[in-house]
Amino acid sequence: MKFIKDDFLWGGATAASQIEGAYDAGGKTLTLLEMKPFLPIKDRTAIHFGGQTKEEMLESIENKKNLHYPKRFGIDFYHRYKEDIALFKEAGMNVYRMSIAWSRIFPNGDDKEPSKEGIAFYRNVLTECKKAGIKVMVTMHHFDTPYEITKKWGGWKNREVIDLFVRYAKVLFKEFDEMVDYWLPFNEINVAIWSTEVGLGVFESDFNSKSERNSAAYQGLHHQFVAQAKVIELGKKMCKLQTQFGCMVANITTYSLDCNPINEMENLKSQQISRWFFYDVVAKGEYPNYIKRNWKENDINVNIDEQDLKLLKNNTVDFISFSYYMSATVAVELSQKASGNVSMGGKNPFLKATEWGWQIDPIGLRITLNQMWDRYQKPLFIAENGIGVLETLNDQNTVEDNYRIEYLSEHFKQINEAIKDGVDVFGYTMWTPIDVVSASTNEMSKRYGMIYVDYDDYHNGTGNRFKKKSFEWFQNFMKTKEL
Ligand code: P53
Repeated sequence: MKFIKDDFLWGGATAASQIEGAYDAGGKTLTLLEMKPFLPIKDRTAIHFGGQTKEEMLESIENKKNLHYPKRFGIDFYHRYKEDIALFKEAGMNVYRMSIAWSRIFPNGDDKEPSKEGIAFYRNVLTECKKAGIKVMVTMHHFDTPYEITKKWGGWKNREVIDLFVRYAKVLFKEFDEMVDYWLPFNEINVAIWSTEVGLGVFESDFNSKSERNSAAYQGLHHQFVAQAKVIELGKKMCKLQTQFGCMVANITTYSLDCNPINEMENLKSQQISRWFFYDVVAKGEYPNYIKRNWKENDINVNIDEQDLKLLKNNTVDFISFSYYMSATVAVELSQKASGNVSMGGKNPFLKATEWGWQIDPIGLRITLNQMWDRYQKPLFIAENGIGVLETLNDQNTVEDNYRIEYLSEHFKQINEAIKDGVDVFGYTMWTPIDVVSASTNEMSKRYGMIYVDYDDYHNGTGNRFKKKSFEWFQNFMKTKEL
């Protein structure tokens, strides 16, 4: 079967904190992500976001316990980016989604001038992509609010952080406009609700009650919505005409566990709160009523002023992007839970799951694309999709990752079907083209790449890169578009 869209963008996605390393190069400061150690994993299917107290995280700055902090080291992309981008080109990727670390550009959040070293590094990376003929989508915030902003302003729950972020975006537009095709102000903006540490740079242990915690989480999220709208407004003035601005949501599509209407209703409510809400605000430019009801019923208080609402209405996104790894089930009472490593849904007896309990569901991607197109009528982009597996190099210095080839090709086929259904989806970036440090578990051994990286969970190894079988499969797909 031939993939039907010729001008479709195919590539891979990464994030600064999971690949760059060089955590203090050029004056870069730490983020909360870099204060979370690797701890031996007892249960891969448990929730792994968070887990450290504020005190433990702050102790990590001096690191007297001599623990390993994987996101300070990544896969050393900071020094190896030329080699990596050459491999991306060789694979046939025509788009690369990467993120810029705020802490490299404004290490103290409010520095008088942006860091020259930080700008030079990203200029080199972007230039390399352009030379390789690869389009670029840049995420400005991929879970990595600088700790200096947490220290001085308390993270995103403080409204003043909006202006710091817009100032950062302004530098990016000024410096990199001609080299960037698509901008995503925030990665997985809904993570603000799952983890205030990862999403908002706000310590979870700072709260005394659930209502206080959730009010701060939604307040921080609102500030990110406003920041995103302001960044879009600014980008439309500063960037070349063709530049597109999008949102990004961690999309976990769910089904009712059975046809009992009370479970179907529960699923509808769950989808509104955990999924639709985030797209509705940025694509329709309005706060939907169901979230206001939810806030009232859960004693959640959020300050939203009239100006904010106007701004949201006038600066909706050009396209919608999302990550899609799995689906889950919902019921009023769940007997069997399925892992997402950051949140728990219900098990689906019809689906297989990865070793981390993520339930593999290619048809769910077609369903998701159709639902989103029907609801928003905006171009769609799959910003992340892939499979994490424990892998080792064989005697031939490769990995026979047939399961990954199957995972990718089954999802590609469903994208093809969605396009035939009439959905406007224009691109796909796999998570990931190259093995990286895991966002949730901090493992190096949760490998997603079509390129193997020789580091273990403690960053032992040569760091050398090796092509897996999926690399050649993808390369061939890019030449033939045969599935
Ligand atoms: P890891 C959970 C569920 C769906 C997407 O995740 C998620 C997460 C958070 O872990 O996040 C995205 O590495 C995120 C990437 C991350 C990727 O999924 O935990 O944008 O940074 O690496 C995969 O297996």
